[in-house]
Amino acid sequence: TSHSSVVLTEVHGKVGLIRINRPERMNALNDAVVDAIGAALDTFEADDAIGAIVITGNEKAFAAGADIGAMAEFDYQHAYRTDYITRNWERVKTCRKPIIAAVAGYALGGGCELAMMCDFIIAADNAKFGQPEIKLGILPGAGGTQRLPRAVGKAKAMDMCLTARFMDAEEAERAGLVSRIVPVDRLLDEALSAAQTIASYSLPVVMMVKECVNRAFESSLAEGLLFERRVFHAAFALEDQKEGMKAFLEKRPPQFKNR
Ligand code: CO8
Repeated sequence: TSHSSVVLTEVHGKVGLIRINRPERMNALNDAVVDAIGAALDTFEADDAIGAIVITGNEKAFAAGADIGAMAEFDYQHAYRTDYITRNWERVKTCRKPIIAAVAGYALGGGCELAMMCDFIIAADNAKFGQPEIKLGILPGAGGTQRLPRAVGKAKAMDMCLTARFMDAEEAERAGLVSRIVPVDRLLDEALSAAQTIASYSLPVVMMVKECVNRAFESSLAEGLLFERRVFHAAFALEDQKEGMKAFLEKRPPQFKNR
């Protein structure tokens, strides 16, 4: 367990947990938070004992967006030159191990964008998603206008980005933004248990699955299917493929070695 101030990390079995920890600011994101998330991901990715990662906030907020106080006086040259917040932002996307966002309360602006950058979102029943930047005289700057339409379609994405209205957990699940809804007091258990399940499988196969699903968003169907076929064939080079199929035939649980 580490206790850097703005982000806490814990290890639960084979799962690395990252908690955003600025409760007095509704977990608003700034460079320190995003850098600390990046550092935690570096640690978990380098650790062979970790098979999956969960990012969460607290019961009131996953993250209520970028820190408005910090941004208020920015001018263009400062935002551009410092590559504000986004300098470490892509670290979540480049992580090859799966990341689950466990969202309770507000996931707004950069908070919604952070959740959408994760591989999937498990929502508490009190979750609220939104891209309210337009109310501040800015617009989503870390994927909101791009990942939201891919997740929920154009109509709802336009509606949310243009009116700034929030989407509750029910609507988010209906629209495909989140994979499951659980009562808020069960959120962390559910996310950790999903992550533990993933971490019980062969890590190289888990990474291959993540890479293939992500490819669906970056390629034509024909290219994506070809990519999947190549990776599928490659899986037969793994010792874990032999073990997985042998274990099934011998009616016993597999002993994956991540090889
Ligand atoms: N930044 C800074 N402080 C915040 C933020 C924020 N985003 N959100 C909440 N806080 C602070 C409040 O100012 C308040 O501080 P204080 O106690 O000193 O008054 C404290 O947290 C508690 O908040 P509230 O009293 O407002 O709590 P409520 O329950 O009344 O309301 C809300 C909760 C609805 C979440 C409300 O706080 C709110 O609307 N927050 C702002 C949401 C927002 O506009 N988010 C978008 C920010 S812009 C953005 O994210 C751009 C992203 C660009 C890319 C960068 C990637 C990270």
